[in-house]
Amino acid sequence: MKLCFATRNTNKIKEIKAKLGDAFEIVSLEDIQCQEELPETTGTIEGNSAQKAQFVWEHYNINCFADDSGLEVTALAGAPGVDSAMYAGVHGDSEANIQLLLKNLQGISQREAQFKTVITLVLNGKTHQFEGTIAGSILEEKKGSEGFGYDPVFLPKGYPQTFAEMPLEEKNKISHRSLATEKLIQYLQSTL
Ligand code: ITT
Repeated sequence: MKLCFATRNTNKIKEIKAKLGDAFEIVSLEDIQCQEELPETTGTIEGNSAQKAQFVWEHYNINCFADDSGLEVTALAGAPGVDSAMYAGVHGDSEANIQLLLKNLQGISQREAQFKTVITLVLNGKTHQFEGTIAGSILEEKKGSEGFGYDPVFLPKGYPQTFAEMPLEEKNKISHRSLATEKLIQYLQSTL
């Protein structure tokens, strides 16, 4: 079965190809000659994930899935959430995003947070969603240099190291993204 993963992130494509095996041919946005920016205007992680997958299905008529992720901090009413990538204003400026997060949490002792990934699959026009979350807390300063985004300040619950102190293989065993991806893979394999 041919399936488009609605992303331009080549690492994400490689990872899913390795996990899915030969029964599925995974193609990227580039492969289907989709040059336009996918819409992400719903204001929620679930909504944006669905919006991207549905856009590709409607405009390119190919079965596809899309993901969207973010960090939700309880004391900040779920922020940065859907705005995680550009919390401080510039898309992907992790250092600025972390500094703003720490500033907004200054003096606040309730530090609970979760990472969330929602994958939306549109298969023959039907929409399915798969969610992965990991609970943890936000430290008062950065620790570790692995990973990306908010990893240096995210301490997963029950673990002694931040996501940025863990080797990538260890993070990948418990991460929100891996959990959602596992659910997607299980579902896809059940359709064979
Ligand atoms: P694409 O290239 O696929 O668009 P992205 O980084 O823009 O990746 P994601 O939806 O995967 O989009 O994640 C949104 C933001 O949430 C990301 O930029 C980070 O700031 C944060 N985030 C998500 N997963 C994370 C993780 O595992 N560790 C740290 N930060 C994460």
